[in-house]
Amino acid sequence: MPILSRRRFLKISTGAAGLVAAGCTDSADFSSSLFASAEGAETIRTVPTSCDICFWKCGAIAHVRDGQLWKIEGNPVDPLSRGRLCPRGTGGVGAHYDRNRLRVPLLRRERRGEEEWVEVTWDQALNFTAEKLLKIKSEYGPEAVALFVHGLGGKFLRHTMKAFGTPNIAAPSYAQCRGPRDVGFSLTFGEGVSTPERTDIANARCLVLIGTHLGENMHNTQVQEFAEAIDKGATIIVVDPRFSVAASKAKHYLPIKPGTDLALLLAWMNVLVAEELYDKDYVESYGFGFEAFAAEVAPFTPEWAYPKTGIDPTSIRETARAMARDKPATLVHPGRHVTWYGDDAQRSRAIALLNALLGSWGRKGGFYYPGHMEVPGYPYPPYPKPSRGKADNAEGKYPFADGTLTQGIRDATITGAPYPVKAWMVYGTNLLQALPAKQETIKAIQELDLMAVVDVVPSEVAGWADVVFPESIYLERYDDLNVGWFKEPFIALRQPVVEPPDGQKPGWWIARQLAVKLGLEEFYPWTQIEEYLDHRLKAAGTSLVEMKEKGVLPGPKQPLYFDEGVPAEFYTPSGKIEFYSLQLKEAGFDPVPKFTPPEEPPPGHFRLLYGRAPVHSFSRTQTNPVLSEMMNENEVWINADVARRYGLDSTSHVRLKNQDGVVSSPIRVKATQRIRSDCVFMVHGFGQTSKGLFPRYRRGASDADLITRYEIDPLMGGTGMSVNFVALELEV
Ligand SMILES: Nc1nc2c(c(=O)[nH]1)N[C@H]1C(S)=C(S)[C@@H](COP(=O)(O)OP(=O)(O)OC[C@H]3O[C@@H](n4cnc5c(=O)[nH]c(N)nc54)[C@H](O)[C@@H]3O)O[C@H]1N2
Ligand SMILES: Nc1nc2c(c(=O)[nH]1)N[C@H]1C(S)=C(S)[C@@H](COP(=O)(O)OP(=O)(O)OC[C@H]3O[C@@H](n4cnc5c(=O)[nH]c(N)nc54)[C@H](O)[C@@H]3O)O[C@H]1N2
Ligand code: SF4
Ligand SMILES: [Mo]
Repeated sequence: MPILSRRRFLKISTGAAGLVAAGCTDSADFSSSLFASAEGAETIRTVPTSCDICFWKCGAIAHVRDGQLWKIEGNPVDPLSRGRLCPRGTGGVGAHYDRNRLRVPLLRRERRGEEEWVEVTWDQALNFTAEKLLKIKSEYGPEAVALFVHGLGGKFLRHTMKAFGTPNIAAPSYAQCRGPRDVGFSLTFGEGVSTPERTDIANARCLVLIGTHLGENMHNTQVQEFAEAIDKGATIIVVDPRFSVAASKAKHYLPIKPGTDLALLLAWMNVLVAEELYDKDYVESYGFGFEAFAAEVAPFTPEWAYPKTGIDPTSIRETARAMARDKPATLVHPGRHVTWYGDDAQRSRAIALLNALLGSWGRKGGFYYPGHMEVPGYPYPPYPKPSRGKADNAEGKYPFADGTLTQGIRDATITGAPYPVKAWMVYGTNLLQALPAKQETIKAIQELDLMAVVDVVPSEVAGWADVVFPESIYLERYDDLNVGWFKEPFIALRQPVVEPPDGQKPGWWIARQLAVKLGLEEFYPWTQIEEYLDHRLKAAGTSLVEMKEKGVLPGPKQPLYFDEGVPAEFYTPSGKIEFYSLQLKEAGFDPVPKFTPPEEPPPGHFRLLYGRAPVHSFSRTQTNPVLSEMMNENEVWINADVARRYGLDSTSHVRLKNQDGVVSSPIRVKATQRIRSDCVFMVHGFGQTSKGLFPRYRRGASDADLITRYEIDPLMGGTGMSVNFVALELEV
């Protein structure tokens, strides 16, 4: 049996994406067992499971050598991974060996946030939490308990909290990520883009990326399809103030002034309408309010957009014509992390409208119709009906919010209105890093009677908890089934590959034990998750035995486009694609998006932009020894001419000071012509301050610390976070 050497292992990591060049250095403290010599290897066992380093949930095959977790590869039958993991997924083994891991349950000893703990038993931690929750319920009602949760592993805690009776369940993937996009698309087509996105990238003849930095944003299937589209000669148009990895693959790169994309979108639509380049049959068959829309976009010529965006009229016209040439196989990617400037739902709606003009919704190379496998839920008793509505958007201030606003719950916790929120249960979300205005998050935490965190490492959010539950990592546990909506439907199982090193427990077990202690046992008629999974799988015509062997069960092929027989139905009020939105008009908003210029940076300041690096996920992988070996700190990208003026080069460190006087930890400079001179860019997730992390994992600076300001989207409550400005402090 050939054994991978360490070099080859890392090569898989970086090669999988085909687009990434990540360097690596020797690791000082990485567990020797992973890279042990091949000599004497005896048994190799493979276990199909699914990745959880990000929420794409790729099907994976884990290899265990001599009882030790060894490597992970893509599961060839899985439509998400298509047999290949991204570099983060390949590095997932590091999560098991992470020396920073939480080992035992912890109770706070001193004041909140001081990270002084007493180690306790599971029973003590669960009893403490259950007693507090019951007390809060009796004093304030069950709605006074909020759950913040991100990811598949949190499914069961969600179930427990619903059974407890709270409607306040929120994830940062809505108001800090893709909420505005789905609202913008729903207002236009009657449906959102969902996740995994229903984008037919592989078949696009022309692909437009606005910010979406595929190749750094490593959502696996999208990156693979992007590479395929490039191979097939698709025209790539990239709009980004920074010359991203995606920009390096583009025929047209438009280095836009940050915050002005809506002006560019209006100008593109203006050209398509004025030059009659749009898909007339499609618009006639499916469109509502096109005449009124055309009149609205008439003034917004490329000449109008030029001084706003910095993109010259010739480039705007040329790119609009390029899009029209390949329609309907022109995909203007909807983006994912779109909470930028507070006008994000309208910007997303403009992207939806541009796609509508190109006829790409429901067409090959545009947006397909996803399908999913029928897997019945477990027959639980009905949840109690909360006597009060959600606390986050009580008066319907954000009329188009269709998800729970994390920062709305935070506001309610601070103000006690519309009613007191007294406990936060937190699973798999680092609220200190994910929500803007950390000072408000801390203020809210100080108002709580209970904060319980389920995490795998001593993250910043865990540092503020009263009680911390150490979860086993994804390679050591079962989670709920993944029955995603996708191009090819599938059922996927996450199952344990190895034992947790210190008796850490899976999320389902924690959620179930808590429910039992809360007197909610009737909501858990099963005792082991295997019973639950087998019940659901048998109801779907398979079984746990089969799924444990296969990991992923792909479903039958299905029609994807209108011309394959998918009926063209639009769940909007008019039943059509709404070029002009009466819903918006009636609610007092622009029926066709309008552009408002963003605030300029004050003198000596730069707009702070942030994004992803190929080898890390959010703030969740910085302590992973494999991934931190490839990148263990972030850098601040500064335009090379600006850097020279400040006497900086790529060996320098600076601190960043924002408009409110918050100063970052030192961060290395990347002096580069690949970014405009009015902004700087850094990768999110670094610069965490938890005492519990080994010092080498506290490197770099945190964008979240500098995001003290945010602009709320008036339609749906998303928090635009690219509205902060920083100056360079040269004294480090
Ligand atoms: N400043 C800033 N804010 C952002 C973003 C940004 O780029 N910059 N991005 C936004 C976006 S797009 C999103 S989707 C959100 C993401 O927001 P989150 O999903 O909250 O992401 P993280 O901040 O990485 O928090 C993940 C937490 O889960 C823990 N964790 C990891 N694995 C496990 C596990 O198996 N079990 C448990 N119980 N916990 C685990 C990690 O240690 C970490 O504490 O953040 C948003 N907020
Ligand atoms: N490796 C890796 N991949 C990930 C993740 C991860 O943590 N790590 N997280 C996943 C998640 S949950 C999400 S939501 C996505 C996020 O990934 P995307 O949705 O791609 O994130 P964005 O914030 O759109 O993209 C950041 C890019 O936008 C550019 N940008 C900033 N401001 C502007 C502007 O005003 N106009 C334009 N046109 N561009 C601008 C930045 O320079 C940067 O290149 O990534 C996913 N994939
Ligand atoms: S995209 Fe990468 S990190 Fe995310 S689930 Fe897939 S392999 Fe794992
Ligand atoms: Mo996200």
